[in-house]
Amino acid sequence: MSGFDRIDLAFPLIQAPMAGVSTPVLAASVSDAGGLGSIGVGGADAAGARRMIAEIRERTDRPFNVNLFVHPAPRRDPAREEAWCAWLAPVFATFDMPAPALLRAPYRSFADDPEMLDMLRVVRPPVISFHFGLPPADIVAVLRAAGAVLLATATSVEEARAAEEAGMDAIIAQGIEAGGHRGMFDPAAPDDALGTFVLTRLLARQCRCPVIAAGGIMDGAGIAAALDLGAVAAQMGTAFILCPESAADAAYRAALMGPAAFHTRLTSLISGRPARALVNRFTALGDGGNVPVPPDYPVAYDAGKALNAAAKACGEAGFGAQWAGQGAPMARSMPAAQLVACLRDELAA
Ligand code: FMN
Repeated sequence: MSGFDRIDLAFPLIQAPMAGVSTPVLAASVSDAGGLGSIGVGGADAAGARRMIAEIRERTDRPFNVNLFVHPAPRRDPAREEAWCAWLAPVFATFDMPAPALLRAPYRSFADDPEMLDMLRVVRPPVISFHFGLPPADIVAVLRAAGAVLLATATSVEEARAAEEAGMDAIIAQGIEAGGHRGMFDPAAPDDALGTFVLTRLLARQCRCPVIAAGGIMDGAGIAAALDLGAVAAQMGTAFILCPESAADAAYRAALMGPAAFHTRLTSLISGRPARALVNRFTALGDGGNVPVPPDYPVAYDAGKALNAAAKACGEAGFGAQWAGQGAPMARSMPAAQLVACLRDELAA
């Protein structure tokens, strides 16, 4: 039995962790319906993550997944940060706000968060997944000893091999179609931008451990295709954003249900790392050229969140981080349990 089989999924579906969008209620509903629900705690501290895990456990006895960001600590570069804020200043000015004078990193990498590790060791979530990189061997050993099934995102064969060597139980093959942040370990390295189809097949052929396909999978036909390519499950994010259990706000939902859904872009402007979002006023800032290099992730996100807050206070919703994958026009608005049931029926058809 592979480590992944220990999850004992009734249905080969993982609801993707989506920091700021997935919720304990969403995760519990998906797990209860036979998939694997996930929460993204990349933006939370240990106490916040602990509360979210407790809330899932109040709602379901089924396994669930807790997702962590393992990015390198940002290199602080005052000149670059100042130039970035100066570039954004005219946009802030349209909302009668000054650009931030100083930026901070809004959250820590899991690799630098001993409190989070301590909490996980005690609370023992059944599944833990990593995005943006892999924790060091001593941390992996602690989580293994706590009984967790471990998953990691890879966007290339090299990253998948590193994940396998680090002892992951399964690898999430994230294609370029995917919504949200690309999980690439080094955002400055050349990106082959492999699609889900090729990456899933490559990893299924070249890796020893099970592969989970992610990116652009929106219905039962997509799940069937992923399984045909050799995946053991599909991880779906954008498909769950319109569920009432998600934390997406009204403007995000409206954008995803409207014509914007047909146009997504990879952009580093919002957070400092490439991420796929619905085209909106924020992504359009990149269209004019002459864009300075944003500060390292997640420092740039501090400015991005401040700009969104300033715009929202003036009734402008077009600066939100409206992450979505290329399959966005196929997102459905229905309760998560109903969506899982639909996907099950479609896969069986
Ligand atoms: N992946 C993570 O590992 N952690 C996250 O916190 C995370 N946040 C996301 C937020 C949103 C709104 C979306 C759409 C995706 C996010 N992702 C995150 C990426 C997903 O894990 C997954 O790769 C992606 O949703 C698959 O593509 P799809 O959106 O086309 O289904």
